[in-house]
Amino acid sequence: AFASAFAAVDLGATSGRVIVGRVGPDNLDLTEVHRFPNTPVRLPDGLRWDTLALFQGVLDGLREAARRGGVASIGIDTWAVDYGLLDTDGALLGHPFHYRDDRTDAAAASVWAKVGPEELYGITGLQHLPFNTVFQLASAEGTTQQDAARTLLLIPDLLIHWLTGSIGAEETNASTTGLFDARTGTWSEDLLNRLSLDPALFPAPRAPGDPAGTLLPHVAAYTGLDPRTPVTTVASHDTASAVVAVPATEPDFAYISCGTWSLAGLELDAPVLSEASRAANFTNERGIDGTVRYLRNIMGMWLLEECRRTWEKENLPTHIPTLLADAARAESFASLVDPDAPEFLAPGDMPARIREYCARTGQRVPGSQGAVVRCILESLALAHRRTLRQAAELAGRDIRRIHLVGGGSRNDLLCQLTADATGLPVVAGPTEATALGNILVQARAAGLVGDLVDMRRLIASTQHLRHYAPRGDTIAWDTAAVRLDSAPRNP
Ligand code: LFR
Repeated sequence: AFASAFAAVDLGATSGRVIVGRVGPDNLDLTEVHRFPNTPVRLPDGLRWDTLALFQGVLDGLREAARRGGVASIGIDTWAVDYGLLDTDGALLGHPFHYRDDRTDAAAASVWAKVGPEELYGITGLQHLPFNTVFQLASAEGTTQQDAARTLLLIPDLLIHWLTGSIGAEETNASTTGLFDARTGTWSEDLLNRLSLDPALFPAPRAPGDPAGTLLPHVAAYTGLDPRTPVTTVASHDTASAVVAVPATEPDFAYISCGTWSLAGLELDAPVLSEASRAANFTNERGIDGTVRYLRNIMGMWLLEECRRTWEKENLPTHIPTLLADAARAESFASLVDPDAPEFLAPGDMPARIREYCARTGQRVPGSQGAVVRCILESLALAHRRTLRQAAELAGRDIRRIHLVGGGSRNDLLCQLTADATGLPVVAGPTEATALGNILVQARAAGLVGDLVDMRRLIASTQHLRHYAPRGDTIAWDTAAVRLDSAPRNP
């Protein structure tokens, strides 16, 4: 195996990839060796992840990595909050739920009856999202499967368990459960007890960089990798890996990790647990090396992806460059939606939901595809602006530059509109931030790179970045921001 080649397994909401990264003192190259679909399956009792298909995709990708010369180690990242439950024999109980399943809608009230939202935030620092693990567990309280569960593994930890047999709870991802103490970086025993959750369900935390075992014999045999190949714990929450790869070389930056979600915020060295921060629904999720990801979830490219799924069924064009060109020509500020409105969370007909929103709020109803896409992108740019301004204020920090990373950074119009809306320069890229962060943490564990500053310097000097200056129509954006903020939140 190449001593400087690392495999990043990166699972997103719609596809999974195995990427091999080669790391040198002045170079950092990625090769996608395998891509496979991630297709959630609706069962009678809800929307599930097909974890067997995902694991098979991981195995096939690792086999391809072996065929191309092998790797020094493997790291896994995925979306957050979702989990599998293991029984006493270590077997998976049922099929993990998808966070977009709506069974948790009423669960928050039952949790808050035991621990109020203020206290919950004071301990975990986590933003309220209806699908946080704590609410998923509450909605399944008393079910046969939950009663039989002996171990809870978040999705990356479940896949690591299937590769190596090891058990652990990676801490950046554990910080998204709503059961992890933001100050101590361990499970909150106090919360677990008060919510009647068995502390034994929750494995010992492990940190990015920690070893997570070596391949089980049948995994080595199938993939052709050396059985001694280590799996290294990375920042297994995809957003935490993406933040590692933000190519910031100066302080006072904000980031937007833009994919299915837009995660917009700041990197801090201590959590902000104030009541104002809770009221604004900012999260304090863990980054590597004790950093805090102080951010808020914005609905993100999901709005566009879900429109494209609907249009595909209706045999309308879905080619992104065409849609963006139409959007660029569409009238500005004709209609705006609040991307954070809960009605946009579930899968389904997104163009219809956007039109209903506009009709209900007395705006022009976007007719053409270009008008819908324009509405989405301007609304996202405004949500980026609102979120970053609030983050800066609540954390008492200045922002001089925005780094927009992830797949959304390919979207030229969104990058430009974000610069215009915020009045700040936007540096776009790398698009593969998550995989790069995954690989760099492995490279660091192998002694090939230094601290976060070194990693970011390597990203900045090797990856393709684009620069957007704000175009300066501040009055129009200020007016639009007022319009968005005065729109009623709930349907
Ligand atoms: C992004 C992400 C977000 C998390 C959401 C659900 O992929 O990980 O950070 O809030 O998915 O898990």
